[in-house]
Amino acid sequence: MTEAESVEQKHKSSNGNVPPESSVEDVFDHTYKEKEGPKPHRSIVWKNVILMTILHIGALYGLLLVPTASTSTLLWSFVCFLISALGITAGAHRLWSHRSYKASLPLRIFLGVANSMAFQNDIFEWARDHRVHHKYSETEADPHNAVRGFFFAHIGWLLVRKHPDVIEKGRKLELTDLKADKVVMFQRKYYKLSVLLMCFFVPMSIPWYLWGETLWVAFYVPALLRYTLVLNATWLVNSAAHMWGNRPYDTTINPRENRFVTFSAIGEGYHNYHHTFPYDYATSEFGCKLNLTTCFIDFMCFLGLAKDRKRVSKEMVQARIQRTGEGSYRSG
Ligand code: ST9
Ligand code: ZN
Ligand code: ZN
Repeated sequence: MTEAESVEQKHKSSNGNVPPESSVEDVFDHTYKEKEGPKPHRSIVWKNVILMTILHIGALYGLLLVPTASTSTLLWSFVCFLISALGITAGAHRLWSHRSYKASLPLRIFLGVANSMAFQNDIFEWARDHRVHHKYSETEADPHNAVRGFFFAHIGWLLVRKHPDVIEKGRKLELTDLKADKVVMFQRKYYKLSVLLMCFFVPMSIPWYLWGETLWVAFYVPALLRYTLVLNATWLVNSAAHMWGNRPYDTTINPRENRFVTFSAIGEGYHNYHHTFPYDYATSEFGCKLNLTTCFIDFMCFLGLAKDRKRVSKEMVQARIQRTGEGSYRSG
């Protein structure tokens, strides 16, 4: 056993210094084997192709309207961007998919509402797909398998029927924690209504009602353009951060550290670290650096609305860098 492996082993076995291990099924499964034989026929969902095309054309038009929007409307669009982004990063991702910290009921309600503003499937579906993504990364059971190319990992996976292995493996996942969460189940039950309200009606009507913005601009900028930007910032984690960047923690996996994605996805681009230690609430070794989501969770803890943040010790990170990081390849 190398020195690095023995540090990790010590952490695993010592009662006094147990690493914060994952309580959900988000750790890579090395035993999965793709089925041999012909691949299933790719079946395009034309309704999604048409809706996504219209959405992106609408967003481009919204971009043209930006110079005509008032400063208050632009500020409001930014606020809506942040709220919906947090509904994904602090909510669907770090809380519900990975259970990397605990949140009180008021915070979970806020994150549930913010999540509907992001309109990226309900929390249950998002977290289920994301756990399958971690457990079967870069295989056919990964919903946005980046081996199938940038386009598929970015948006293409939402335009075709899922590979049967995604559904088969997803059905075997343990999801009782999500089913037991009343906020998750309530949001799932009223998802369509909550999206209409939070993703479109609220972002559009506040600027019109409070400072007299035209409904036209209010629809295209804080609603449509902001929604499309949050979608693409999220999708970049699946595409760009699975393709471009370095791998300081584990060179045996595809996800990478990508600065641009970290910036646009408010802290979610440290993706080599995140796939190596999925249970770390900060998704990064560097705490709040370029990581608004971590600041937000810390602030919620300060207010007493969150607790039990899971973190990986510095020694364990170092041991992993030595054992599987890029450096070990250079020095070896
Ligand atoms: C969107 C999601 O954009 C984005 C998620 C991105 C994740 C990124 C993660 C990165 C890390 C975090 C970083 C965050 C950064 C944020 C930065 C912010 C600034 N297991 O789905 P169906 C079942 S959504 C088990 O129809 P098809 C299912 O329950 C955008 N079961 O599959 C159902 O069962 P039943 C807006 C599963 O027919 C049956 O299978 N939304 C699983 O293949 C059929 O399900 C859209 O565009 C599973 N994993 O259709 C809609 N999956 O029949 C997109 C499915 O019993 N969705 N099942 O009820 C769809 O239209 C369809 O799902 C489809 C596939 C066409 C894609
Ligand atoms: Zn990933
Ligand atoms: Zn994750």
